[in-house]
Amino acid sequence: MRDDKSPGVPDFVLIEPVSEEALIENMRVRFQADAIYTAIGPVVVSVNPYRNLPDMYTRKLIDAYKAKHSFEMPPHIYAIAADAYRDMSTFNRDQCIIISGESGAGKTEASKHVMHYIAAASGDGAREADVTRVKDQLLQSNPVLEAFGNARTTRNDNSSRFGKYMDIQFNRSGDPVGGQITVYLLEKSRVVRQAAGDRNFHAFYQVLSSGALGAGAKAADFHYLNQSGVDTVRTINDAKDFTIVKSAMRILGFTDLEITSAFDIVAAVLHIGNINFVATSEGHSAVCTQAGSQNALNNAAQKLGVTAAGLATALTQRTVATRGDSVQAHSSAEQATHTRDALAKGLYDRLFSWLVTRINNSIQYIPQTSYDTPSVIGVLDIYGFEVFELNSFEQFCINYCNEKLQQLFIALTLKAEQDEYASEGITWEPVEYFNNSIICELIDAPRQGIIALLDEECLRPGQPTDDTFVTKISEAHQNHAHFASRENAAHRSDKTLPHGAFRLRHYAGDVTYHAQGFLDKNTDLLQRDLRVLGGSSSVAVVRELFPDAAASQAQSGAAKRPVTAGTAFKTSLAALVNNLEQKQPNYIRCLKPNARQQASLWDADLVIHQTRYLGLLENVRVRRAGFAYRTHHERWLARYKMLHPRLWIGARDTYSRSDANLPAAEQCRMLCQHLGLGSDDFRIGRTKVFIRSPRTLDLFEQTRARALPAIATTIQRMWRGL
Ligand code: AD9
Ligand code: MG
Repeated sequence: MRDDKSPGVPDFVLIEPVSEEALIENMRVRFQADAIYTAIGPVVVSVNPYRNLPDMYTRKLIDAYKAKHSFEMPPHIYAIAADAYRDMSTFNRDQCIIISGESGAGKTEASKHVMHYIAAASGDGAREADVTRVKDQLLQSNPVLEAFGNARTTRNDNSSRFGKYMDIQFNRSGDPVGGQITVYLLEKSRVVRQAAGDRNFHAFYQVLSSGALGAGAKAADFHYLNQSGVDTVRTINDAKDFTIVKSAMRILGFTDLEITSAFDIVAAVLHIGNINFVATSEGHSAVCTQAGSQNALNNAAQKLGVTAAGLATALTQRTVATRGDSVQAHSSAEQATHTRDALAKGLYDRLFSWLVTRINNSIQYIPQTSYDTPSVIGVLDIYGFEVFELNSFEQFCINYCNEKLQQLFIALTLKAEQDEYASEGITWEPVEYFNNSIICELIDAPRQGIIALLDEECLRPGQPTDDTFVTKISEAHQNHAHFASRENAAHRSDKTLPHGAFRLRHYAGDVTYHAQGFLDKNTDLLQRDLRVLGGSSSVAVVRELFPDAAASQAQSGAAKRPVTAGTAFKTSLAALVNNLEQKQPNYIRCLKPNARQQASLWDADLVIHQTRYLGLLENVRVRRAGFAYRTHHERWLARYKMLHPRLWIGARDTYSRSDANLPAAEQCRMLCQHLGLGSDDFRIGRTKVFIRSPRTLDLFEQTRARALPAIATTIQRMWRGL
């Protein structure tokens, strides 16, 4: 039995009878007693407590989970991490830990607990300073990436605005030797615009708190910080975090110059936002002559290591290539403002990628020989499903990402499990579940998917606009059950749907997307003049952000079209899913108890909603009807045959050649019955043995361990011919 005194039942599989109410009631009772984790077999369900539970994450607990099997211990993230680590070290099988749940549900916190467990529980026998350094660096990557990639939203004070997958690499002895981080689509539009109640990325406020923007500079002074009405957050201490981030960067091997340059770029972005433009008499534009704009221009140029004149020109003019020649075209004041914002977003996004590359250079393990390939545990922590008042291209991508992960969960748990029972000929009451592949296809199908149609519209000659894009997808998906827009006949009279928008029925709920900006964000080009300017900087880090400085715009012409943001995201997600599929999956499913980020507040409707779309009840049903352990007949016999006196040749008095010649399936059945298993505890499939509970497996193992000494003696005697 589990050593668990918490109320309710620790594993939903044990609930009697299984119903949605019982499941939710169990979760509530446990949540209110701070038992925030509950299992569904190997899956851990976590409910965000919204307050610190220090007793939950102690070294003592880590040691306890390390020493025992997860089914002997209360459900915990440590149990998942311990299982993954054990499976990796014992069977040399690469693992992944997939953390899902909506925005604010606790994914990022969970991923950090996983990393802490691994750092504390592994490599303690290793004396090398290297292992300690690697662990330290792996952990220190978190504050850096969070500073630059997280922001306060109305859903979460520390919301991840990028997706992150991190491989932790281990050598043969199970010591961590390195790591590799892959990030997915940073929500860079936030750099220049934030919805009411949101903030920009934390890094901006950290720089502000450091005084690097001038003594007495306030968020209110900067266009990129003063649009949302929020600059300080109760749960965040920007000045303190700034110190933590800088020290983390040092541990990660950043030089002082690199650290200064990185934060100078952050400061430059804020200055850039304060450059305003005026229209000149010819309809061109110039940087506004007011002190505010001029100072901003000079400050930005200085921080970026370029000349103020060069920056002003790159913002107000663009080089247009003509046949064999090039001319300067002048931008209107509106176009110049657009270019300014594109530069700010481009700079920040490139800085973020540079940081990730730089961190990877420090932590990545480079195998010396082909025998030296490390085993890995991958941890996936992405931005959760989210619905705001106004949802744009970024929410579209984030929610699509969540659809893909739900699809993977279905494929790996609900579907794979049932498919196997069918192919093994095991009698089985199928469990119905909603398969969201139809929504994934609506978004990513090769020609008719929304992303493909968006690309097509971006490249179409003529005058494509966000509205013509909506018309196009509305025509293509007229009758799709998960698509609606005022532009398609079925919903023409639906007043809840604005024009220029479309609504998707996601697995986790309906979301209306405003198409404004979709084309622009998808095309996502930084003008060549800006890239050339960056490439000419006197600051090394700035130059490193623009490896494409020399690449001509012509390359982005018809001959070689640059990949759009939508397609790049789709491709990177496909690669991620493919990577996860190769690994042994472990799941943490996070839920939030209320939408107010408050402790002890239980919003039953919100929990029911999440329980439904996460498919928890179906998960319990499949699991209950299912079997925790399975293996091929032959492997089963090879390990346990000696426990049956008629099947094992060493048992001379009772051994029966005719029994030992029975089909493998029959011998497996004899073995299970011999150890007293009831008819419901196991099934013999066409090629595999299925064992319902891990405890049964334990029984076999213990019986085997007890029998081994006697068996060894017998074998020795047999060898000696006695
Ligand atoms: V998003 O999709 O990145 O917007 P997450 O990552 O799911 O979201 P996060 O882990 O950031 O949510 O959790 C949100 C907040 O909930 C944290 O900042 C903590 O204040 C709080 N939280 C989450 N998990 C725990 C926990 N295990 N113990 C205490 C927690 N507080
Ligand atoms: Mg997060």
